[in-house]
Amino acid sequence: MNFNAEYQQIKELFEAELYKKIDGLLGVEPTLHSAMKYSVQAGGKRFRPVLMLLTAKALGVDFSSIMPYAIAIEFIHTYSLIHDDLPAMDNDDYRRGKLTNHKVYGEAMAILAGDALLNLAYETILRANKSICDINAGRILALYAGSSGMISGQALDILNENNNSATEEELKNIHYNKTGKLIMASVIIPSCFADNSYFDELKNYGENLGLLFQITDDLLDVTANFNDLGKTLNKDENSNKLTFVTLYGLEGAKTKAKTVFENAVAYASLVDNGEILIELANMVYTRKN
Ligand code: GRG
Repeated sequence: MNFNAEYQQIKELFEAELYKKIDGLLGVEPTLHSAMKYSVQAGGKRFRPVLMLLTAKALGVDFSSIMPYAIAIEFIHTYSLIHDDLPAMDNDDYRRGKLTNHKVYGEAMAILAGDALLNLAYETILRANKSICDINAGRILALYAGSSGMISGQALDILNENNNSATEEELKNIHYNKTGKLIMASVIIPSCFADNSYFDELKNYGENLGLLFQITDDLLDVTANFNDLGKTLNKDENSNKLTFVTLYGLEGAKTKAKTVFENAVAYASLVDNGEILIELANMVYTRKN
């Protein structure tokens, strides 16, 4: 099976479990439930859960141990997008090709839908709790998504708006946390369940893949079209955002993307059966949305 077909197959397997979980919730106020489902079912690449499941496959870890974490990370990612789109943050009208959550349900309900998805993420993994592996994996998820991870990245990003003298180190630190930490968690969590964990190799791979994901995101903001991207274009420039393109220019950002792509490939090559992780890095390097 070629890589694209395998990605699609795992995505479909994952989405069936994701929808089962979100549809099957009991006792949720109907408007809140509808707002939660609206964003979870709006599509998206499902990049983090597929990355997690493909890493599990490379490490010989059973999908049944990993699926609750794959669902949880997509809930966390979706909550972060709902909150990021709010007027107090990025103030976006479109996401995944559809109106943003607050445009449909109002700001208050969008905040609550995000809060509910965040809590649901931890409920999902705690119901499936069992072993010391689960405790380590849950702790990684909380640390990498939380105040010393993605949320600090978002705080730094907001504090650096209109900062025209930011350095490469500052920019990297923002995205190491904001975009990188969930991507790193996606490869580290399966390693918690593996006999040969490849922890350092996977952490370094995830760090470079996260940077690559962000640099390509910045490039797409200026080069893609709305139909491919599903969100407002030139948003970064219009809101005076610090990005890899504003710091290095278009060609400079492309060169940075090549370097971190090659780093990711080098680390994936150290993992037995890591070829699939190389293909995934290549998909991010060449992505159109
Ligand atoms: C609000 C706590 C809080 C955090 C928000 C992730 C994030 C932090 C904000 C999103 C802003 C953004 C556009 C970041 C660039 C990289 C990124 C995470 C893009 C969106 O992820 P994709 O491309 O989206 O995986 P889909 O829709 O495919 O799931």
